[in-house]
Amino acid sequence: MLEKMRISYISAYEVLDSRGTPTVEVELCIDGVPVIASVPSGASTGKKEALELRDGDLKRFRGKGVRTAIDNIQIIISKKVMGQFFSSQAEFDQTLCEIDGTANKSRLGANATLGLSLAFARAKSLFIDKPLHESFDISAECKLPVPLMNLINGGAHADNPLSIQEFMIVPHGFNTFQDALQCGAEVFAYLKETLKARGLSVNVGDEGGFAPEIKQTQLALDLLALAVEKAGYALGSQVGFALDVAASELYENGKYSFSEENLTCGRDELVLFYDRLIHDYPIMSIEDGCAEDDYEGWRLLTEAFGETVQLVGDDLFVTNIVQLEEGIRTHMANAILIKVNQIGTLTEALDAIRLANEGGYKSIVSHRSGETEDAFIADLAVGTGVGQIKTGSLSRSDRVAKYNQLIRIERKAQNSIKYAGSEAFLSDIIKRVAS
Ligand code: 2PG
Ligand code: MG
Repeated sequence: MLEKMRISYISAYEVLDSRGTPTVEVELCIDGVPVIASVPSGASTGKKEALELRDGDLKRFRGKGVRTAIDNIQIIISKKVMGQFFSSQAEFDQTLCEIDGTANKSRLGANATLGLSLAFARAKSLFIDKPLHESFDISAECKLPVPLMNLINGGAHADNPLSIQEFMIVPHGFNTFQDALQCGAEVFAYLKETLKARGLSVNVGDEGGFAPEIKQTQLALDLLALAVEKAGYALGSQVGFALDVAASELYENGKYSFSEENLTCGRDELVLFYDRLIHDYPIMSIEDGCAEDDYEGWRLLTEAFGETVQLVGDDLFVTNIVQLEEGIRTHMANAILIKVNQIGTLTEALDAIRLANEGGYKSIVSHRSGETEDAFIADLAVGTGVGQIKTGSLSRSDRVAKYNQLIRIERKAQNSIKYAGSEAFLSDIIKRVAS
């Protein structure tokens, strides 16, 4: 039984995220050294996400300040938790939820509650004298996750014509995380060379991937395939692909529109579009292949590819067990993206992972397009043993910080934590991409 943890210090303030937008950082202490944690922020957000509280005061940061959320921490929450004793993360997070009292954190702001929740987790890990990744309340074997690396950015994360938001490589066929990371970095470098040779821009988008003026999904995938081959890796058996279509952004009046492809289509045609891509490329995972409220589309997609492709609900599930439960019950998707700020406390994110495990769904721990240097999610991915992480490309410190933390964890563990590798995926997916 854990000794009770007493909160002896709380402070919160604005820092900037990777887009130069203010976000909440919290400093917190449980009878010892203070720790800090900061909060990420999305661009293509799901409608049912917990509320990210912004000041709306146009005189500061064009309305995007977070002083209200900070006041909520320093005035409302501090009053109730300072000097108090907590026996677990769950108890602390429960207190935050009770103070907020709404279903979507709309009173305090999920950015206020999450900053505190993550800082509490760090302070707790110091208090119990364990590395962060070993301190989560979840019974799971630690694993180094397979990274889904976003090398080409489109959609809401770049101003190029590509409709699909993320074109990722998945270096699954390796024995260590370090080898997988090296592969990713080499492919990234070859991709840069390939783009340059074709006179395409090598400027990067929000998640550090390239954002070239490409007008075709297939061409983006061809360029990735070429870069993998040039780097000397086996396409499919070592390195697969993953897409985040972020289809909620492409959906209007019951139709999906890929404007660069001159394609405006309904569900059946969308399934055919994916079918061709899956046939032609080693695509292991498709995230938000349908819009968040197109349940019919999700069921069609799951019926068509649920056995052979990882179908990830991001906007669909928003890290919320209510949405996930409904998805499991009605056979939508077979995996969930875990973004801690979509729900607003660590405990609720862990609940979503637990429910996914029980329902036979995979979980992928994920960053947001707006990030800070905080690498919390690297530890979270290891400690929950989910086997996969999505944290951007191989450039920009806000992305690379997470990879570097994974390297540190692997190094310290000296082989006691295994790289999840191909086992992180359904075996039929591996069979298909390796053949
Ligand atoms: C997504 C994310 C992260 P955003 O859609 O999965 O890659 O983007 O944070 O903008 O929602
Ligand atoms: Mg997404």
